[in-house]
Amino acid sequence: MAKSPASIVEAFVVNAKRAPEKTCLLFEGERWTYERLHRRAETFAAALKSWGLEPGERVALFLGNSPDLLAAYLGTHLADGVVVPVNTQYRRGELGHIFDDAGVRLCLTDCERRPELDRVRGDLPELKAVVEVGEELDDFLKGAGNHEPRLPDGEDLAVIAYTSGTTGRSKGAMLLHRNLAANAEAVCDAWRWTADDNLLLTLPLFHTHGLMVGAHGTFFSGASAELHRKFDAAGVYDALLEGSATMFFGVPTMYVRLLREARGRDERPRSLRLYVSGSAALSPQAFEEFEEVFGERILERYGMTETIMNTTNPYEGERRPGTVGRPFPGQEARVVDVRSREPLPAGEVGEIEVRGPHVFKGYWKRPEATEEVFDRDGWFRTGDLGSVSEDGYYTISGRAKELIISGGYNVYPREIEELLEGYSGVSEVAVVGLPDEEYGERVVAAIVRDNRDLTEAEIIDFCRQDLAGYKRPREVVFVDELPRNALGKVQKHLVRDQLVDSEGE
Ligand code: MCA
Ligand code: AMP
Repeated sequence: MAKSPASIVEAFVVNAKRAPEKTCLLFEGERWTYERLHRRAETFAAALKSWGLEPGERVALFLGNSPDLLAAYLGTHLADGVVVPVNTQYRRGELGHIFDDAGVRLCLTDCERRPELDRVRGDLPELKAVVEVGEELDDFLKGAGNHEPRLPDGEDLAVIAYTSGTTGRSKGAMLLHRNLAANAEAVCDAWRWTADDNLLLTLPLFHTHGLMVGAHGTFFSGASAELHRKFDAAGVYDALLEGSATMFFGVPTMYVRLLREARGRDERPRSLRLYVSGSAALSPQAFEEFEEVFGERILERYGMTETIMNTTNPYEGERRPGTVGRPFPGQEARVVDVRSREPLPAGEVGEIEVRGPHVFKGYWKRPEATEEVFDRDGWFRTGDLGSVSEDGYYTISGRAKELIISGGYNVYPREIEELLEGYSGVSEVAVVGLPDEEYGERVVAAIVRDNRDLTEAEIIDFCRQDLAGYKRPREVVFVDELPRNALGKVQKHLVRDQLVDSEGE
C-alpha cells in the first residue's frame, strides 16, 4: 500500500500531478483544474518567500470563500508558513486579539473585510502587509521569484485555528500537518469519498467544517467541489436540482432552511450519494422530515476545532437520529466520570474524551490551558457531555463547558458578558442560549441595569461595534436581579428557565 501523505498539500500535489486537467473547483461558472490551482498556490508560495516570510511565520486569511483563499492556503503551506483562518464576521475587537496573539505577519483579505481590519491595523506592529484580492494580489504575485516549493513535514505546525474558551479571550488551537492529513484520510475512508465525488461546498472556509472537512477531503481524495460564496437556500436548492453534486455538507440551520425552501417548490432534487450534518445537534425531527421530503437519511457526525472530526454515523449501516455515531477509523473515544475521570459503562452520562492522530498539539502560547484539556494518557477532554450505547453509538446530551451554538457558530457567553459589564448603566449581566427553531439556540442577555434609561436597542447597537453579528444578543431582557447560589455564582440554568417561562406567557 502507498504511504499516506504527511500533509494535505502533499496529497493535493500528488493529485494535481496525477490528473492535472481534472476539475478541482467550480466557482461562479469558472473551472479551476488541479493544475491551475496548483500553479496559483506555487506562485503564492514563491511570492511569500520573495516578500520575506520565514518558516513558521503566520499568514492570516480573512476573506470570503473563493479559489484565491484556497490557493493561498495551499501556497502558505508550500512556503513553510502557518495559516490563521479568520471568521469574516469578526469585528475590530476580535480581529485585534487574534492578529496580535498569533503575531500575524501578512494578511490576505478582500475589499469587503479590509475596512474592519484597517480599524485595528495601527495597533498591530507585527502585521507587515495586507494584500487585497484583485489588483493588489496580482501585483504581489508578480513579485514571486525563483523558489522551490517544499512539502511540509508532518510534524510542522500547519494551522492556528482560533476557538473561544470559557474564560478569557479566544485561544489558538495548533494543528500539525499530520493531524490534518490523518483526519482527512479517516473522513475519506469512512464516507467512501473518492475522486469521482463532487461536493457542493457552501460552508465558510474559515472554520473546521468547511475547510478541514470540505476542502481537505476534496484535495485528499482528488475529487471536485462546487464552491459557493455562501449558503443561500434557494441557490443550493437549484444546484441540487440541476448540478452534478454527489455530496452536500451543512450545519443543521442549513437543513432547516432547505426544508423550508422545499415547501415552496414542486420539484425535488435528485438523490445525492451523501448528505452530512454537523457542528451542532441535528434534531431528530429535522432528520425525519428531511427523509420524508428529500428521501435521504442525513449522516450526522461530531467534531471540534481541536480535533477536527471525532465520531460519525456509518456510511453503510444504521444512521441513528439523535446520535453522532462511532469514532472515525484510527481514533478512540470514551465517556468518563467528570470527577474521578474513570471510564463509565454504556448508557451513563459523563464527559466525552477522544484520542488519536487527529488530536491537536495544544493551544498557541498557552501551556496551562493545554495542560487542562489533556487527561491522563493523552485523552483529550472535549467538554461535551454524553453517553455511549451498548453498540458503540455516542449521544451528546449537554456540555460541561458554557457554550451557545447558534447556526453552527460557537458563542461563549463570557465574552459577551465581559463586554457588557463594561457598558455604563449595566450593573450585572448573564448571557444564555434559548431554544430557536432556525438557529438551534439564540443569544439572549439578561441585564440588571442601574440606569432606567438604558434600552435594548442601545445594548444591541453597542455589541454591533465590536462583535461578530452572530454573537450579538438577539434580545435583551431587563431583570431586577440574577439568581445566585450560596457562593454568589449566577445560576445560568435558572436564568434560562425564567426566560423560557416568560416567553411562554
Ligand atoms: C449569521 N447571522 C447569524 C448567524 N449567521 N446569527 C445567528 N447565528 C448565526 N449562525 C446573522 C448575521 O450576523 C447577520 O446579522 C444576519 O444573520 C444575516 O447574515 P447572513 O450572512 O445573511 O447570514 P445567514 O444566511 O443567516 O447565515 C446563516 C448560516 C451561517 C448560513 C447558517 O450562520 C453559516 O454559514 N453557518 C455555518 C457556521 C459553520 O461553518 N460552523 C462550523 C464551525 P446582521 O444583519 O444583524 O449583522 S466548525 C465546528 O463547529 C466543528 C469543528 C464541527 O463539528 O464542524
Ligand atoms: P468548535 O469549537 O467550533 O470546534 O465547536 C465544537 C463543538 O460543537 C463541540 O464541542 C460540540 O459541542 C459541538 N458539535 C459539533 N458537532 C456536533 C453535533 N453533531 N452535535 C452536537 N454538537 C456538536
